[in-house]
Amino acid sequence: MMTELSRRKWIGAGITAGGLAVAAKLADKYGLVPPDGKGIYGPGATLSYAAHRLITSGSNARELRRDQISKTPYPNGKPPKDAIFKAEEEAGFANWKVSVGGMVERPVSYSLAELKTLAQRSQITHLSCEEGWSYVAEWTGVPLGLILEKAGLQSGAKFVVYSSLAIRGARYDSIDIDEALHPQTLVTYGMNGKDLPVGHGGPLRMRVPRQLGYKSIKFMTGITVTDSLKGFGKGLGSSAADAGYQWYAGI
Ligand SMILES: Nc1nc2c(c(=O)[nH]1)N[C@H]1C(S)=C(S)[C@@H](COP(=O)(O)O)O[C@H]1N2
Ligand SMILES: [Mo]
Repeated sequence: MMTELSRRKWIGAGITAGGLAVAAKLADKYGLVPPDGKGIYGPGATLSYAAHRLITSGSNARELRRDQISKTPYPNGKPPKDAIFKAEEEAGFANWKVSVGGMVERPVSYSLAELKTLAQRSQITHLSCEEGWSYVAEWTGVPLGLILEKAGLQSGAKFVVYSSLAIRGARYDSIDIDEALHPQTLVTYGMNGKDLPVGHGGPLRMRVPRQLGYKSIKFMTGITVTDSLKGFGKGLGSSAADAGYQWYAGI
């Protein structure tokens, strides 16, 4: 949501609610056209994405107090029923791996144990679903930025795509490099001081607290750096966007 101040700055930049065409031109100039910026809802999607990136790029999601943690967090949907997932779960996720590839200098694959040796961060944030419900939890994991720094981003890298276990109906999503390097974007293996439960995407999920819940892909197995989202799904860089939601889900 735009604050009064940012709205005024935006207007100061010559853009009013009626100036979507101008906004689209400016966004184009700064390379801030989202992958779904071309369709009928494209000008609106472009305006919100470009406005956030130009005005509130460095801002943080609000971090809450421990006593604000939800007593009964809502697990949305059921864990995968597939045999592969069941086998992983029975093995205590000892074989779970997440690969880091695409436009990086040093492609790598991490087990959970290896991830847990990297510098960790914990933060208490809100997860809000586009369907209206939300909960607060403490999330623990490795900043995605640290993982990308270790892998070495190649020049021209623009997006980070991440996906869940490649089984039936696998979900994927993506964020721009700005969001990927944001310190609150976490490759998360812990929740409320325990291992991340499968109901909430365990053993590993992405947490993007500055965007809506659907960007926080559960059961994550792959991280791919790319300069174009064309080769993924319908080309919108997100299974949610493929289904009609906006690719950029900033809150
Ligand atoms: N793999 C996978 N990731 C997913 C989803 C899903 O169905 N499968 N649902 C998304 C949606 S729409 C939301 S709101 C959040 C819900 O997170 P929760 O289960 O911890 O509440 O996970 C997101 N990540
Ligand atoms: Mo959601």
